Amino acid sequence: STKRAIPLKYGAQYTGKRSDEAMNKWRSNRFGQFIHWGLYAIPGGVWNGKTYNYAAEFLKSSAHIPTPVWDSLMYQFNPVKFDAKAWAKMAKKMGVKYMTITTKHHEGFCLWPSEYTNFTVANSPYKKDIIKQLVEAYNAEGIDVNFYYSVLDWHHPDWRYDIKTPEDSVAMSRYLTFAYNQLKELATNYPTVKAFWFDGTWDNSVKLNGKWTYEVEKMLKEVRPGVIVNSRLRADDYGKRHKDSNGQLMGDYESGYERRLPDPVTDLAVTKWDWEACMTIPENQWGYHKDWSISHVKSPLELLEMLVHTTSMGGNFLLNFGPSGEGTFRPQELNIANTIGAWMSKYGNVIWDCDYAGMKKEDWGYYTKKKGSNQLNMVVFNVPVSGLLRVNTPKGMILEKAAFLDSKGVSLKVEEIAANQYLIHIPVKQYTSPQVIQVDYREGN
Ligand code: JFZ
Repeated sequence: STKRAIPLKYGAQYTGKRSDEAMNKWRSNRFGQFIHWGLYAIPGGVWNGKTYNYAAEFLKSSAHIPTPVWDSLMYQFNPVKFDAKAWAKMAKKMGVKYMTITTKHHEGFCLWPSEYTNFTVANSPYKKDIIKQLVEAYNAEGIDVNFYYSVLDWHHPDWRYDIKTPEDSVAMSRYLTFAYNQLKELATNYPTVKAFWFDGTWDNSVKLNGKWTYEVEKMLKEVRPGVIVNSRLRADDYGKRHKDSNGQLMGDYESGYERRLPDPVTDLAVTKWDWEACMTIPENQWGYHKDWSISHVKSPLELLEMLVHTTSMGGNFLLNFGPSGEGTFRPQELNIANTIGAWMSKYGNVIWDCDYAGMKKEDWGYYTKKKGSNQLNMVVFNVPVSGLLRVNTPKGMILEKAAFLDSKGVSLKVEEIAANQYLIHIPVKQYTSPQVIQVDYREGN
């Protein structure tokens, strides 16, 4: 049965996966660094001696801090240890191909000297343009830079959560003009920006302005051809978000996976579109929080597994870092970057440019596959006590040989136990990091 199309003025601007060079690059990047940095890094979740366990970037709201009080943190923003080049080197070592920076989070403080507000880094003791330094340093390392932008704004007097009166409507449209101008400013002044990551779009005031979200997408693509926007920006004529009223994805990729990943067996539908998951290292802290003992802190191997899991389902993995008010990363973050980086320097090619392999999920881990190749990558996280890794192939796929990627070609035994069922034999021992097996196959019966 065909769904009757609902006429929309502000629905999806096209359908299907984009296949232009910019989108292909975005997709091949696969692994990105998210950075949440703003005034919230200064109190780090602690206000008047009290620690607030909720997300540090929400402290203003959790501790009911009046806007003028919060805003005066601007006069303390002076990250004397900030070194954009050092950040970019660390990111490069970690193996990320892109970085997404909060140009403005919910608090409204701008890390670039915007001409549309005084609430920017230019008026802090630090003065210098943070965004410019990051763009230059990361680009110099060959890393794409994308801009996070919160539409929700706790600082701007015209921001509204809902539109209940004509006055609200007038104020909100002034606010939307301000945000539109800022976005145009960012796209114009930082010409290498590759994507915009919108957030803070869930309130009724934005849902009632689907037209604005449509126009922002159009404007950004006119100013910066090839630029990519996430689905979280968009609402349609009826306030439907991410997907329009006809079920079409709006924006260029789906950005609904937040601190969770699609199930590798039951959520395979995600392989049909582009998507990105974003992940925190602690439970729910995006900005710098002084006390990480308040929740589980993910280990490098847990995060590495999430990266591989995401790649195996055709998504991008955006791992968040929250630098301190001084501009430094905490030791746990450096350890994660180093440990993942060491693995990526050996095995990055089973992540970058790789995609869903079309195989059935097996207990030992995840498959990834480079487009157009006749090789499967098996990334093994769970080694069975038998040392026998099961591979079930679709009809028409015959396994030829298998070898650990770092074994310089020494083959592993590939045993065909029934039609389209194989066991790959690996040494039984305690592995300390995920092993990668490359499998050559051919088409046949
Ligand atoms: C938002 C922000 O509020 C948060 O501070 C952080 O920037 C994060 C990346 O984005 O939080 C969200 C956004 C969306 C969902 C949950 C939290 N969601 O879709 O489930």
